[in-house]
Amino acid sequence: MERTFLMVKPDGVQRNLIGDIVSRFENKGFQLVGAKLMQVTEELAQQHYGEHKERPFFGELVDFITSGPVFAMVWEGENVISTARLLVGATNPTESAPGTIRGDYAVTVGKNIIHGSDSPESAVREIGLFFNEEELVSYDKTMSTWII
Ligand code: DAT
Ligand code: MG
Repeated sequence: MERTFLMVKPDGVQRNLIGDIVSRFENKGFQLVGAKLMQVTEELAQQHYGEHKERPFFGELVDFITSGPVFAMVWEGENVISTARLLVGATNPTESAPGTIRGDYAVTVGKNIIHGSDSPESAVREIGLFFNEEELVSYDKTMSTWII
C-alpha cells in the first residue's frame, strides 16, 4: 500500500489546525500509520528542502520550518501521494482552491500550513528522514473494506 509524508508546518500548529487536518485525511479514507509533534533541526530542514537550496527563498524556508514545532505524519492508502496533494492544494495559496487545506487556511506561499510529498521517490526519502521504521505501525481496519 502506498505511503506519503505529510507535515503540519509551524503556522498550522500555532493556528490549532492539527485536528482539522488529521480529520480531513481520516474522513477521506486514508489511514494514519505514524505521527509525532517535533522540532525540526536546521540540519533536517536543509535535508528535507535540499531540492530548493539554490532558490532565493531557501533561507526563509529553513528559518520558517524550524521556527516552532511541526506535526509530522505518515499516511497510507491507494494513490495517497497524489490524492493528498489534491487535498493540500496548490503551493501558492492565491491559486489553491477553496475546499483544499491551503485554499481554506493560507494567504501567502511562505506560510502555507502543510507539506505533502510530491512523488513516490520524495515520499520514501521524506518518510526516511523523519521516521524510524519502528515508529510506523501497519494495521488492518475493518472499515477499509468499505473504501477500497
Ligand atoms: P510544495 O510545498 O507545494 O511541494 P515546493 O516544493 O515548490 O511546494 O516548495 C516548498 C515550499 O517552499 C513551499 O511549500 C513554500 C515555499 N516556497 C515555494 N515557492 C516559493 C516562493 N516563490 N517564495 C517563497 N516561498 C516559496
Ligand atoms: Mg514540494
